[in-house]
Amino acid sequence: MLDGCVPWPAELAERYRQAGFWRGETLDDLLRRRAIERGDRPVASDATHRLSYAELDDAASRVATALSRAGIDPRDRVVVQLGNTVDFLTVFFGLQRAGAIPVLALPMHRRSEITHLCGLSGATGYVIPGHHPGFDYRGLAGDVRAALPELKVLIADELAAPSPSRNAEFPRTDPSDVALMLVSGGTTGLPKLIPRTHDDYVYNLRASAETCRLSGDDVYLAALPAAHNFALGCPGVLGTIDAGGAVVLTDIAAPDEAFETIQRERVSVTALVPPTARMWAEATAWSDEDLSSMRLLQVGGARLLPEHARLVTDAFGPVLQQVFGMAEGLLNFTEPGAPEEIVLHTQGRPLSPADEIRVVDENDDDVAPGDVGQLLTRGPYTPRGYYRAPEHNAASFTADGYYRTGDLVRVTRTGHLVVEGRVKDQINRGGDKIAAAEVEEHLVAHPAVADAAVVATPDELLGERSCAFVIPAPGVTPPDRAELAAFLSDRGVAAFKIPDRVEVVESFPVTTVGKTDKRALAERIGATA
Ligand code: J2J
Repeated sequence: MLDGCVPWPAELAERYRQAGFWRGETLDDLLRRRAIERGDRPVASDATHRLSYAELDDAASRVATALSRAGIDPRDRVVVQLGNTVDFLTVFFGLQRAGAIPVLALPMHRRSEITHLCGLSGATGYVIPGHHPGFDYRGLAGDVRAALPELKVLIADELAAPSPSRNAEFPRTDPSDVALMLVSGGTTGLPKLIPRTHDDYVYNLRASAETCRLSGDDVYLAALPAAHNFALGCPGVLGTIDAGGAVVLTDIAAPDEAFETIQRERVSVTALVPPTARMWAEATAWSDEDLSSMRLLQVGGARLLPEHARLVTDAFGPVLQQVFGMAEGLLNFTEPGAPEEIVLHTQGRPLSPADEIRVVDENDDDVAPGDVGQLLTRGPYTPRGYYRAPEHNAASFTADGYYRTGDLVRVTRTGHLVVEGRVKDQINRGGDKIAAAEVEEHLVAHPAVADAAVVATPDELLGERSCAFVIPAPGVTPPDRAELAAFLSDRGVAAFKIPDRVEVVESFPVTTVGKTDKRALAERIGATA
């Protein structure tokens, strides 16, 4: 495995191979094979483009050739920041063909996050869209290059443009090596990178596709960012391509637009976060589009309340699937057709028979069956460490390789997990994860802020929003929310991380061990941390 990664122990890797979880297949093999089998069948479309399997395969070769000409070598990390367009797939598979490693930034990341991701990954390239309505990615790339002058900025549609020269040939990548890096939701300072191997990710997407019973007849709508694990590989766009189906990509999850797409493209599967699922359910009341092609509506990323799950099944019929997943690996699904008490009230069951889960107390001792505790997990698609993060790994993984999810769960008698809360210092803003510490570090950089603590506040629509408690520096006018929002924005922080609310206080309550008591802070504004 690439330097800076923590491999699975050799005996275990062997066991995963022998059991058939790891198949020795790369993501490039997957596309090549399907392109031979499916040829002219449609694979991907967005508002302006449509590609067949053969065309995607050809575009991947063109992109790989262009990348190599631009000086991108095998195993180079390349930060990709593309929305849900066909270009996302051509660039993703082009990087695979060239043996380079996509680092999947989210479209809403800004200078702070992108500079960090490029630096942390040691990226040689950064791919942005040629033109994008509503945001100037070229301007952002210019700002990032000011900090990292060696970085090659690559324009997606230029990489994929037809070229008269012959496509280069590339050596095959080792399937046990890193195929891509996902961005972690994070709990500390800045986002971490999760290296996912070909073996692990092909298993992840294929097992997900099997659980969801995907076939070549399925049409998957990517309405969440394809750069996010859920829409990428659970089963997402990659699982759909592996199953021989078609993918429709859009950046607009608003129901009127999405419903029109569902009707036009006969969409059968999609994945949503709870606030969007609820919005869609409510919108069916006034929509007259034909949504009868939908057979599976996956909802995950944040807790779906049973009453909202009910809204979804009332609106769409028995198509709801709850998904409790994480970019770090472990995925849980409610089975299609499972009884209502499971679909409405649980977040699903682990995907793989080789997923190991433990539910533990503060001392890492197992709680009694059915009790709530922190979820620990390891398995064939849960990596053993973040990239280049030994210190963080020591805190986030147990000595025997379990990932500490930071989620509080209980396991039902049927083996389904129910998410009851979390112990990690994170805000889940409608599925968008905010590491409190990251925002706090930005806030204390403001000259009028002596200290800051960011907590979650309950929100009817998003589930949670963020509230920053700030202690002003002595003798200054305390900054208000507008001031701090402008300050964070100037520092290049993604908009979803900017606190929704700011409370100025004189001091923070402390716990018995002298740490800021975030629970007590949250209680002050009627929230529970
Ligand atoms: C409660 N909390 C949930 C759920 C995730 C599929 C689905 C989601 C993600 C994802 C993903 C939840 N109920 N149903 O990668 O493939 C919270 C937990 C978890 C964290 C992971 C996928 N589903 N969560 O959300 O890496 O706190 O992945 O640990 O963004 O989201 O966040 P992320």
